[in-house]
Amino acid sequence: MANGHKNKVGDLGKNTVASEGKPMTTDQGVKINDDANSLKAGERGASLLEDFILREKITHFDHERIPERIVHARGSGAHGYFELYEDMRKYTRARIFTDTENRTPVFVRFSTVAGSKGSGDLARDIRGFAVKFYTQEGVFDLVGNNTPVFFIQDAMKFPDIIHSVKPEPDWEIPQAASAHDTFYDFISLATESLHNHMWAMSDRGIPRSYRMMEGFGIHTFRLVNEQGESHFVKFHWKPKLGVHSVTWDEAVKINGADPDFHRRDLWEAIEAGHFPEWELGLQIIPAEDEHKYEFDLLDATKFVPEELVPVKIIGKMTLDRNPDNFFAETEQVAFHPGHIVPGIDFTNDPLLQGRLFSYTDTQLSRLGGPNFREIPINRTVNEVHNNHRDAQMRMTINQGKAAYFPNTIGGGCPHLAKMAEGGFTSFEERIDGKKIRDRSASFNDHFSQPALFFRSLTEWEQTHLINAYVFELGKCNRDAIKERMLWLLSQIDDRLATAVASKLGMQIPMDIERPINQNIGADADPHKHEPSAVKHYLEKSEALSQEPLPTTIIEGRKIAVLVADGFDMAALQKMKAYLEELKHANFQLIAPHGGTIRCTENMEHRVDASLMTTESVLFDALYIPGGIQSIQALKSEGKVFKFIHEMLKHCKVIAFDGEAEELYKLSAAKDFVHDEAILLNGSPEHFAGALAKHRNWQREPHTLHIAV
Ligand code: HDD
Repeated sequence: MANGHKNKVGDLGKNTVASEGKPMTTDQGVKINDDANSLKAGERGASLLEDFILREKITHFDHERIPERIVHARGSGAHGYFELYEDMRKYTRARIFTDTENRTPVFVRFSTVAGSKGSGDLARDIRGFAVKFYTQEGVFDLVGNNTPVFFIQDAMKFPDIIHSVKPEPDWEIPQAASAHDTFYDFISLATESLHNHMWAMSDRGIPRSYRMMEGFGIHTFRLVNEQGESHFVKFHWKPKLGVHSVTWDEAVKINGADPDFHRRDLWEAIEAGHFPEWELGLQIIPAEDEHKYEFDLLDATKFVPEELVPVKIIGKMTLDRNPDNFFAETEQVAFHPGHIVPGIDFTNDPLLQGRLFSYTDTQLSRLGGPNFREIPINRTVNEVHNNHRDAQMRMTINQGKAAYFPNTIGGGCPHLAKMAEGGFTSFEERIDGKKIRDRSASFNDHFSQPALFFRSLTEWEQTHLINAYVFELGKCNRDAIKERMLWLLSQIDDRLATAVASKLGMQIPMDIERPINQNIGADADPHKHEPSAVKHYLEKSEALSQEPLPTTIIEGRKIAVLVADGFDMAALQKMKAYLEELKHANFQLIAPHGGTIRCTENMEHRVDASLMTTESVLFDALYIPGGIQSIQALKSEGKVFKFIHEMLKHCKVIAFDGEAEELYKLSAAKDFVHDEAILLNGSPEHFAGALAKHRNWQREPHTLHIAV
């Protein structure tokens, strides 16, 4: 397989600098012999203006920050590559989808949407999933999210929804949360947003890991082949590790215990060689089927159920290298849905059309001008030749006199490329219509797909979603807004609305009036969007639930091992031999004190974290080996029971071995006799099987009485 992905590594190498063994210099290359004292007039004298070393150091520091992204400010990135399984030339001429011999380098950035750069990873939010492919034909960016739909149908409303969800402008509260009046005021008036909002309220809004999220291109794009024929396409990323989430109780606690939880998880997995993988799937829709469905393919608030158009898996992405420098790579990377290559094209989705403007525009203020394309992480691996010149921070030194086209002075170069030579040609779509400022009636149904989504969830997922609404609406202050939301939920699913209303202690109103005396536009009238005419074209769509598919992969899962001096080494070794060495899960020794602890074999073992410095929510499972002395010591630690009870409540795997049975009996674990994720002297294989299922959600309704 051609190692195309080494191209980008080599390209970045032109700019990477390692300072090991090198003398310190100024930016001008002058060696420095004192970096701690400014130049002064006398020992206690004032600093001198001539001190170019001081001035340079402080000036550079003063300007280190750039504006954070207006959305998706908090993120984490990684390098990797994409491999194609199957030649797709029937549909597209893009080489990335026709050349199975080539590995295409990628850079991926995952993010939350609403919070600032320094906010916590476990905010209840949509996650960004942006992939930059450095193809031989130019950069192709797939700038998606972890949900298959978006909040709004037209880019015109993007600033409104973002202003409504961001911290309220007077007191800049709340950070990275949607639990406030301005957001619910907006979405209850812009009912198109209810669908994506429901995904955000589901477990998808609090993923266990970036490695365990799906990604979606959301919009319908086009694939165009050599013959100029077009098919519609939706892009899907399917994680090999399955789709998993944490509970809300965990999310809140993780944000306190380790706000970098997702960032750390991705970084550590890659460092340990547990490279996350996603398969790329396409839903391909023939051009003649454009009007076949009950929804409009151009409406980004709708997905195409996999039952109607199956997802064809065509390749795999692997992330195998952490960035060298967060700022240079993850912060300066600039994605753009308008970065496409020949063989891929846009549709008239009005959300996509608006995005095509926004992304370059925002980089002009974020990265300081139009030359951001020359920043190493953004530059393409093929050659760039055009007549763009100058502007801030120009790196390229263009030779010659002719910076215009056509020309003879430059020999007519750079010259044009015909389509057959790889030149980009837009798909020749026939357009025939009036210029109007309106939305198509085919975008009007705002209620059928949220209802389908809710119906497709398992009971435990529905419970989580209901609780999410109770939490978020419970934090709103204005009753009129909450009532509007309750009425809208009742148009989606009665059971959902009734459950939320009862926990809020409110009634669902019979109907809601369009706010009168205010000219807020016909689109804000929910009645326009046919709530009572919910279409039922599918009872359930299986792919919408995250109920884990059977998998045996537990790579990178974190297992807390509670031990004190005198723990049973043989028992731990047996578990580790299977789970860590064979299955690549990760064990961490947690003890009442830091430093080292002794086992039954009288050996010293390094403690990974003391009970004081860690929390159960940072782990996927708990293992307590026996050892009389160890169990006696653990029995007197209140935090040990907090660990066990939280693990119980969060439906995780817990295994007690040998004398640890005493802790089982002293804890609420003893009440869960038939629970298959609670093991007494269980086998490592049983442990791994339960861990691969992620959680035993059947346990959850029986844990309500456990207070932690
Ligand atoms: Fe956007 C960033 C995803 C609609 C305007 N968007 C941004 C990022 C992701 C998305 C993942 C972060 C990229 C990175 O990691 O740097 N955005 C989406 C998706 C959308 C969407 C999936 C709908 C399907 N976005 C959207 C609209 C607009 C924008 C309608 C404006 C009209 N988005 C931006 C932006 C950002 C951005 C302001 C902020 C930082 C950046 O672009 O580089 O231009």
